[in-house]
Amino acid sequence: LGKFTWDDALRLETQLSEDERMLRDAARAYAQDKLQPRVIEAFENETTDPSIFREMGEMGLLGATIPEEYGGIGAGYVSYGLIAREIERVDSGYRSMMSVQSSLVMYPIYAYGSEEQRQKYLPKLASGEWIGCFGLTEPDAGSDPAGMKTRAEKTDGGYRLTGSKMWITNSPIADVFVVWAKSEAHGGKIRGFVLEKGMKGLSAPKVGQKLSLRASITGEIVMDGVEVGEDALLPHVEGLKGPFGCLNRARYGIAWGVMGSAEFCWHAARQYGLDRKQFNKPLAQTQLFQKKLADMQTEITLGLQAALQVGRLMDEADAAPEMISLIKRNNCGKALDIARMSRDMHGGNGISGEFQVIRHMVNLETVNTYEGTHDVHALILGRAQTGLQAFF
Ligand code: TGC
Ligand code: FAD
Repeated sequence: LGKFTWDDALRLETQLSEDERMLRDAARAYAQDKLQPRVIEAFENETTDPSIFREMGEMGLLGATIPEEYGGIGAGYVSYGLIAREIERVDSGYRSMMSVQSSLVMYPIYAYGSEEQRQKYLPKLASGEWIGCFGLTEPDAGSDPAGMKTRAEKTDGGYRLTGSKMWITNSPIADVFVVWAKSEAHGGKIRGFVLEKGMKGLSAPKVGQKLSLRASITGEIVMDGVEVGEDALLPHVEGLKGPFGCLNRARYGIAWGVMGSAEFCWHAARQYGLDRKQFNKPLAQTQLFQKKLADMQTEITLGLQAALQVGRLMDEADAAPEMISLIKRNNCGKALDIARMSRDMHGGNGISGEFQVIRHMVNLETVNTYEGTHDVHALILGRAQTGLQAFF
């Protein structure tokens, strides 16, 4: 009979290659040694430490799937997912910083950019010397990005961008801004532009009062007639498939990442139940407690297995966007349920920052919403199985 390992029930470990395990171990060591010791204070004080980008860059954790000639490490998508899981085991905000830089800034410059844009931006983004952000969402266009108002007007030798983006991860500390705008010179189609800090008319005020994802800074991008040259346009993509091509990768990484966050909450609940006695026995010796642990174990095991399958298909360039919607939606929803359950199982201690599960819980509220809300991904899956779109 086979051996059962409680925290790796279906043996994910044996399904990984040696290289994947090594990169995962390096990411785990970095996350536990360097990120974990500062996260409680960073979350409490709402501070984002830009040196984290430099540290991640040194470890090869930024743009890991980008080829070496542009500063990446040419890793596969399963490796990228494993990195996201280890970082989010510490905090969803830190994973956000990593995944925006990797999937939403480096990927579009790599996939849609000119050779000059690749050479100029990718190595500095990979090392963390430059920080990037991705502007799609606007105050009046969230789930429906086709409703964006940001416009690019043609000028002599370039474009003038006007509009504002809202809820943008990293924007107040960003050096490089990938923004999406309707371009009049391209028949009103959505095009991507790469802007740089310090351009006249460009500002990125911080969004305050955030009670979730407090270790990751969020801001607006205000473009008040920002003039750029022709070389700021991403030449190789047009339409919403540009931003969605990036979102496919980021959403996939989130499906792995939130499982890391859920694993933290599950392991914490298990240990708490073993350590704490009520009614003269450990909480973990009660049926209700064990049932909750079994539910957590089941959902995390299945969620990881599903993410691995999609990762393998991505590495073969054979994953469909609907598969990514399925795992982003399911894994975020399940991780949020698990974090709430773990919070409850910690009793009063569950609301304390020291025990950390409530931090994961409030972070996961954001992760369940960004990159397509839980319900928007349900509508994508509903459309795929009925052929009927129910968005409007
Ligand atoms: P629809 O008609 O479905 O599609 C328009 C065009 O886009 C193409 N497309 C895709 N291409 C590649 N991958 C995908 N996943 C794609 N989905 C759609 C599609 O083929 C079509 O192309 P074409 O050539 O025919 O024009 O568009 P719609 O307007 O009906 O869209 C509906 C909907 C709801 C599915 C979509 O708009 C949506 O997904 N909304 C959610 C918005 C979203 O995810 N925003 C994320 C903002 S970024 C962010 O949150 C970063 S947080 C990061 C962090 O901090 O970690
Ligand atoms: P809305 O679209 O207004 O949705 C509100 C509610 O209505 C949701 O429950 C939604 O599911 C529901 N709903 C919407 N449409 C329908 C429908 N047709 N049928 C049924 N229900 C519907 N964006 C970026 O571009 N870049 C970033 O870096 C970025 N980072 C973020 C960081 C944080 C901390 C947060 C909170 C958000 C970030 N976002 C970013 C924005 C994020 O992607 C949006 O918040 C998200 O897409 C939802 O849009 P919205 O907030 O406008 O909500």
